[in-house]
Order: sequence, then structure tokens, then C-alpha cells
Amino acid sequence: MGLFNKIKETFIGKSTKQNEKYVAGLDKSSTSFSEKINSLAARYREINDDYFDELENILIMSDVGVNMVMTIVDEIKKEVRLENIKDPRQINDIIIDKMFVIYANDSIMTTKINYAKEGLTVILMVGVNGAGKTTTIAKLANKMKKEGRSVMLAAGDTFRAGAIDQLDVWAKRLDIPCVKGKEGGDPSSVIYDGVKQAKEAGVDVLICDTAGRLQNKTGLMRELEKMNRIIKKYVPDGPQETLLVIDATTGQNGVNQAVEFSKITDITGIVLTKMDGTAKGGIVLSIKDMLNIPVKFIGLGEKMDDLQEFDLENYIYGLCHDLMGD
Ligand SMILES: Nc1nc2c(ncn2[C@@H]2O[C@H](COP(=O)(O)OP(=O)(O)OP(=O)(O)O)[C@@H](O)[C@H]2O)c(=O)[nH]1
Ligand SMILES: [Mg+2]
Repeated sequence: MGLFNKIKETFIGKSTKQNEKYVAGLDKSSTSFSEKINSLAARYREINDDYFDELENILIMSDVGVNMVMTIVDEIKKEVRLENIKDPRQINDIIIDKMFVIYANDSIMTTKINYAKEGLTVILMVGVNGAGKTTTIAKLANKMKKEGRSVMLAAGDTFRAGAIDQLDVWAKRLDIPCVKGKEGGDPSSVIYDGVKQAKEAGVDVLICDTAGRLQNKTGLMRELEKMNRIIKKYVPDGPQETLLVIDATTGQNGVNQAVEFSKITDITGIVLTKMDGTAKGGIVLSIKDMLNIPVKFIGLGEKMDDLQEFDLENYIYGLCHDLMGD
């Protein structure tokens, strides 16, 4: 049984809260993708080279990423030849299967946070300005708190005016401690205070905000190196996670920024925000292709519980349910 049928069986008529979040959050992407695929099928009586050219364009327009599109379309062509399929209305399932089998292929991607076996877990949040780092920290802290973990925040973005207050407001709302320094001060010394206080207080998780100045790459690299050194001194296995936050609405540009970030520091996972704001949901596949780093969370809206653990099957269903004939 192909992935397409498995997902159909799992989801159709069986809605869950997570499932509903994905369907609602991916509405723009799903409508755009399904309409294009359906209109393509309606315009071609037979599958031919032009059909495949158009299919390639649709996938590229959905931010799947050029290399990945070539691989996917080659695989679809093979299968179509093998099964001798002529009618474009009969290949929706093959399109979906190939897109995601290639995604899931050759690596098991864990979406779980790598918590320390004992003691403090330190999480660094990195990413360019406006990607959604600070709001994601709040959403993550809220989620961890609900799971019964104690959380502390460290306001390591001392660069942008108002950044410290923004994090502090979230901390107060969530009723968790937030370690702060002065605006314009040394971010690493805030991280130092954060780690020290988190250890003393015996909290489970410290989440550190950072400034996202990629324009000044050497500066950012040094700053992140310094933060890593300080964390390791007190938490030898830390930081357990360095999560790179990417704004999905920035498309291939966002993917390129991610590639740059992965060159300057070790990224353990991606948080893809604002998926609800893009019609190009294929960006998840592009990230996999360009970076091979797991997408651990996706932002499906602005509310606290709109940050969801990334789940491939829910994602496929959210993106492609209109093509599944329900
Ligand atoms: N619709 C939607 N909006 C989001 C999502 N995640 C974040 N945002 C919004 O994106 C905007 C920027 O978020 P911030 O968290 O301030 O981004 P940042 O990366 O901390 O930005 P800087 O501190 O300037 O570097 C805010 O208005 C958030 O509400 C999401 O998943 N969906
Ligand atoms: Mg911020």
C-alpha cells in the first residue's frame, strides 16, 4: 500500500485536534496546490512531455526546490511508464507518493527535542530578524510547561531595541523567569547568567533568545561560538538543541539563509514559522533537500498552540487532502 492510501485511510473521516490544526494552517498552500494539479489534469487528455513540464513548474512554484523537483518528476515518469498510465486524473496518488517517499527516504528524522538525560537542557534559538524566534520561544515554553517541565528564558538578543522587553512580556504572561541584561550589552554574559541561574534554580529547560544579524556573518559566528563555549563550560552536553527558525513566507530566500546559518553553527533542528501565511507549502521538501536537517516544529498560526511538532503524515494530508478524493 502506498503512502497516499495509508494516509487516506488514517485521516479521512477521523479528525483529531492536531489534524485540524494542520488542515487549517495549510489551507492556503493546499488550495493553491490542489487547484493547480486539478487544473493540469483537466487540461491534458493524455500525459506527455508538456504535461510533465507543467507539473515541474507547479512544484517549483510551490517552493519544493529545483533539485528535489527533478528527482520527484523523474520518479513519477518512471512509475507512469511502468504502470502504463495515460490519464492525468489517475496519477494524483503517484505524485503525492513520490513527493513524500523521497522526503522520508534515506534517513529517519526525529522531531523530538533532545532533552538532557538529567540536569539542565539548554536550547539556543537562532534565525534572521523577524523569522519568529521570540514568539516561537513563548510557544515552546508554553508547550513544555504544559508537559510538566520547568522553563527559564534568557534574553540573549541585546541588539534589537525592545527585544528584551518583548521576551520579558511573554515570560510574565507564561509566569516563568526570564534572565535579562542591558540593551546593547554582551549577549554571552546574559547566556552565562541564564545558565548559572537555571542550574541554581534546578529548572529543566533554559531557552535562549539571540539576535539574528546575518549581514555580519563573522560577528554572528563569533558570538554563537562564544555562547556555545560558555554553555558547554557549565552544561558539557549543551546546547542540546540549536533550533534555526525560518519564516516560510520567505521561500527559497529563507532556505538559502538556512544554508548560510548551517555553515556558521551546528543546527540540530528547524522551526518553520508562518506556514499559515504561505501558499507555497512545499518548502519543507526543499529544506530537506538542501540541508538534511529535520524540521522539528511548524508554526501554523499566531496562537500559542499553533506551534505543532512536525508530523509528515499530517503535513501531507493538510497539503494534499483535496487531491485524495474525500
Ligand atoms: N501567522 C503567523 N505569524 C507568526 C508565526 N510565528 C511568528 N509569527 C509572527 O511573526 C512576527 C515576528 O515574530 P518575532 O517572534 O518577533 O520574530 P523574531 O525572529 O524574534 O524577530 P527579531 O527579534 O526582530 O529578530 C510576529 O508578529 C509574530 O506574531 C506563525 O507561525 N504564523
Ligand atoms: Mg526576537
